[in-house]
Amino acid sequence: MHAFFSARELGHAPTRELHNGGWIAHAETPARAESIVAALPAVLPAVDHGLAPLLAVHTPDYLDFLRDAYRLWRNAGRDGDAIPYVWPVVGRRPVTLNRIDALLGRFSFDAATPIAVGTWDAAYWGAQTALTALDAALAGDHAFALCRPPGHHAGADYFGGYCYLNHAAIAARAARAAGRAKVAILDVDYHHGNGTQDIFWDDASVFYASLHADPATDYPFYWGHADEIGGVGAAGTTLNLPLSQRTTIGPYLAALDIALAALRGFAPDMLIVSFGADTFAADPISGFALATADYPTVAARIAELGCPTLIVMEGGYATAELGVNVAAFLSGF
Ligand code: OKP
Ligand code: ZN
Repeated sequence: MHAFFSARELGHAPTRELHNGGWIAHAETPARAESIVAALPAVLPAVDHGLAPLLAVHTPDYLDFLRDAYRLWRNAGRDGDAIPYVWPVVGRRPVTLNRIDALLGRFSFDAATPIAVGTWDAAYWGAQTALTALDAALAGDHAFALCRPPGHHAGADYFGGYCYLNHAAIAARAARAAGRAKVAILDVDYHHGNGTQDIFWDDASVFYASLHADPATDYPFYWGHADEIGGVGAAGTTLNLPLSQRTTIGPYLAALDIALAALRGFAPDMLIVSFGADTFAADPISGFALATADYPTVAARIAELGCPTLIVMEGGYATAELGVNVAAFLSGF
């Protein structure tokens, strides 16, 4: 299996995030990608596929905002990262504003996701990495896209959860455009992929299945509950399997088997795995109890689907062990 990466993804280096009411160093660092690169035999460069595949998922006004936000922030006289702090959720009318402070809230859902000087470029090249790896998967090889920052919390017109562009969703739409009639996204990050779910909520041609920490106790709280099954015309093509904190490999595999049975019923002709290694026991922001040796087992079960597979990197914050955990997962294919 070939792995793909762009060094331009390293240009996004958010400084800090709010955590339990105080500021801490941001968990989503360039060192995460460096840990993965160091653990892989080789990475191939991303090829630029342009903006069109991004526009198949994200709105034009959101992409304009994301490209311009840091410059607007600096033009407003601010230093450091742009971080949203006011959201138009309390019945506000959709007034058109140019002020960066207003735009940050319009296009986000949390304050954990700073926009720094290199954010647009890194997210853009993360998406290009996913699209380049998809080309390899369409040609018949399983492929790994080392995307960073992650993507599964980003929606059509919002950022959040350390995510700006939804790489898995962009690849799924590109696979559809390339003629794959049915695409499945299996999300095995610790957190629910609310952005991916939202993007395909009404789209019966893309099945979204996710194993994640129960949103009753864990981020992103407002998505990922078991009764969320898809919108009108797509009911049954979203599957949420919330799991309790401290879940170990036994119950994890039992839930995975439920997801895989549903995917077999859907019979996809392309599989995209949103892979987060934040299910690892030592992850500093997460609460499952998977071991490095569990990742090949999880991957081998997924591979039994026998479907051409693109693996897209999502989370994983135990940086020292991240590369080894990713290599272990890939070895199971
Ligand atoms: C991204 B991915 C602040 C709490 C917010 C955000 C978690 C984003 C995870 N410390 N936490 O799914 O790995
Ligand atoms: Zn995560």
